[in-house]
Amino acid sequence: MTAEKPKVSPPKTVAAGLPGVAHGLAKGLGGMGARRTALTLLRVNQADGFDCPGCAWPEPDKRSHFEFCENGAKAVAEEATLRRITPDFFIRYPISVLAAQSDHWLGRQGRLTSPMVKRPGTDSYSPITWEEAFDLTAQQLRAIEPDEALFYTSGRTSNEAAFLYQLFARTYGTNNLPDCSNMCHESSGVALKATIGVGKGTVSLDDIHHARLIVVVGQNPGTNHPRMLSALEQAKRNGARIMSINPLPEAGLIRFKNPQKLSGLVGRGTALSDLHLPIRVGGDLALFQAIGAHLRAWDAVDHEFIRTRTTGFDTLTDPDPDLVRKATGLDSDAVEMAARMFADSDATIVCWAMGLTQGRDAVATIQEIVNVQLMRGMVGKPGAGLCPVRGHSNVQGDRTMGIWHEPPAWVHRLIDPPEKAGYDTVEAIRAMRDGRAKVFVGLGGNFASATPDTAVTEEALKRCTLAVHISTKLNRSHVVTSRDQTMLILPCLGRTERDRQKGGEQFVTVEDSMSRVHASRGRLEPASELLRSEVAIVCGLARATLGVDWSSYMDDYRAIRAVIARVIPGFEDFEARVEKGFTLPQGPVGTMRFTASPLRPLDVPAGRLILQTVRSHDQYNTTIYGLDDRYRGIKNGRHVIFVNPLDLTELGLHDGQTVDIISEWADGERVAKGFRIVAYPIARGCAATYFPEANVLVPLDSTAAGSNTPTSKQIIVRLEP
Ligand SMILES: Nc1nc2c(c(=O)[nH]1)N[C@H]1C(S)=C(S)[C@@H](COP(=O)(O)OP(=O)(O)OC[C@H]3O[C@@H](n4cnc5c(=O)[nH]c(N)nc54)[C@H](O)[C@@H]3O)O[C@H]1N2
Ligand SMILES: Nc1nc2c(c(=O)[nH]1)N[C@H]1C(S)=C(S)[C@@H](COP(=O)(O)OP(=O)(O)OC[C@H]3O[C@@H](n4cnc5c(=O)[nH]c(N)nc54)[C@H](O)[C@@H]3O)O[C@H]1N2
Ligand SMILES: [Mo]
Repeated sequence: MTAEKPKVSPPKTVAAGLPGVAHGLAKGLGGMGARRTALTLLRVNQADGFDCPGCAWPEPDKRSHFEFCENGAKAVAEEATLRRITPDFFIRYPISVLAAQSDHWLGRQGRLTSPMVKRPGTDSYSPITWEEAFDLTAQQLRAIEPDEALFYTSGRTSNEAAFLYQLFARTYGTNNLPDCSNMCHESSGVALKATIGVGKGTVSLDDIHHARLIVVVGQNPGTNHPRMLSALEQAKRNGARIMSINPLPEAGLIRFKNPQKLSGLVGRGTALSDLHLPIRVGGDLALFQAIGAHLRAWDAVDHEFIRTRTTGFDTLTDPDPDLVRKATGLDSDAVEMAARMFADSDATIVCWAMGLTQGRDAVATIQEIVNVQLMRGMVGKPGAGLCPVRGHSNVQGDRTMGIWHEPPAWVHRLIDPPEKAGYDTVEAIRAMRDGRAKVFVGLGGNFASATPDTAVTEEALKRCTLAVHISTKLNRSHVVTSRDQTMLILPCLGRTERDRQKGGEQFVTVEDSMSRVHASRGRLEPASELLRSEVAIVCGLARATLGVDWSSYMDDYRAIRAVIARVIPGFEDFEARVEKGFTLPQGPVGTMRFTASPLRPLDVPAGRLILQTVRSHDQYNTTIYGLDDRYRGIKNGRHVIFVNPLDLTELGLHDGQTVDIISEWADGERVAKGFRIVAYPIARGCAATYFPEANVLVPLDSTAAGSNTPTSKQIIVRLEP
């Protein structure tokens, strides 16, 4: 890993344009070949094609032929690669050898093609038949108490597979359904449910296009939701103003060149942000409290809306200005200017992502945003609302389908679910660590790398008697193992591939970030004849474990959608409506609530920084496409840490130096070694480095109040040369 030699140049201010398109295509060509690249990319996000596995940003009604972006192209290329991992690969590489490779290397080996097993006492995977793999899993599941099993889901899983998977887990007898959402937008769900009655966003793409003010807080769309920039550009053309709140000056937020337009390929692009607030990490609660205080002082609040639609307005109090300055690092003029923009707009949307959800006060912070929006009457009207921008392309749909550690009310229409709430992700790690969970099943994802406290999590996973990974690509979770453990890799079809069952060619459905449900249809030949669909694998596990016959579901997914239509509210007439797509009922529901929260800025001891972990431009969560982070000026290295030059001087450190990062927590210290310091225009007192390399620094017990989401964006660290 220390073979990396990071090259550093100044960060970019413009996102996408010609370099973006070129990079995306080059990625495709690298692993897919020219014809396959062109044919595949033309199918992304088209009505008769497949849903881009990149992110959950919605598609516009009038689609361009290129309804994808640079990073969507990379996500597709990663799955549609022509490289294959065949059983002889595992003869060449024992697990202990694979475990020494980087995540980047593991991902580059290509698609998994055959079910594989690692038996107790061995150090390598060997082929196994599907039937044997199902029986082996069933045997182990039947040998334990249901609450000793964990059924993890990552948010790429289709509605159909997710629905059957939760039904399988609950019929078997447990609500242990941790998911990637626990580490992602859980805080948003909790905050919104408590205030507007629904744990999802309230806006549509059309609202974005017609807003007067769009606030992008704690989000880096230029890298993680590039198609959102086209929507922001359109809003801007319609007269909207844009405010960005972020400790980093992220490229796409400043200027944007639309790669879907000629002018965007060659011109200077559109300046997007009208106001950028370089906030300190964790300062958003204070900022929105201060904005709310200004709005009340100016009487710029919607009295009628507050009186008829909400409760709790009188419980709000003004924050102490000194605490606001300490928490935000912003001067009072900047805060007042931001409040002025809220006061001047009659249609405001606030968008946010991981910069808000992964901190100690994440839930309270999002509720503070709700407070400001409610004060101005900005929920439930056109061009206005709350917009948590989801990550994984179907993470919202999986929740709608019941992937959750508590049983949704509608499950009772099908079965008597176990009453006891199950484990979320952090609880699942504790349960494995303490010997309370013994079988781990992962429907997608990369549990070992995506979760906090890597050393603790890896030890926890190794204590299971059986780990089953339903995956498209090789990753860290497949090689974290102990000698006595049984491991299974069950290779599945990806989004891009044709899914042929007895009842003919199937499509699946997904729900985007704005609650639109639509079909996704793969067009490529499967990477191997042995692959099964996620639906077929879940049906196989259910038959072997429970003795149920779900072949009608497996043969024709319409049968699954018929059950969904019958039991899940909002899915009436599912089959008839899905061809064109439809929007599920959105919030708000009932009387909305203001929330008063205490302002307690993070306590950062002298000589320490608040470290946040972010995504580079060349990764998809734990999948590392390459070692560059073009917009931030980094080439060929991921072991870098961004620090403000003034902080470096104060700490007696300098750009280019190699340091160890030490995280300090009540239970002791955690170390990540060998990071190159990059002097960077990040807010004072803060630092940033990449996920998942830095997950080793996130203490398992450091979670957000109310949502139990690991605080991956707020780790107190010191740097040692
Ligand atoms: N290409 C690509 N696309 C992706 C992904 C990917 O890895 N690659 N991942 C997908 C997933 S699952 C998700 S959840 C999304 C994630 O999308 P993002 O949330 O954009 O992802 P992060 O890289 O975690 O960026 C967090 C942003 O919040 C800022 N931030 C950090 N702390 C604070 C804070 O305290 N306050 C404020 N105001 N800002 C802060 C950071 O500087 C950074 O710009 O993207 C999805 N799309
Ligand atoms: N420090 C830190 N940690 C974080 C975050 C952070 O910002 N900082 N972000 C958190 C967030 S927002 C999230 S969402 C989680 C992500 O957590 P996960 O969703 O668990 O992780 P991914 O890296 O998205 O999973 C990638 C793997 O999914 C498999 N895969 C890909 N496509 C498919 C498919 O179609 N079907 C199946 N069955 N498998 C597939 C491949 O084998 C691939 O290796 O990480 C969280 N962890
Ligand atoms: Mo996410």
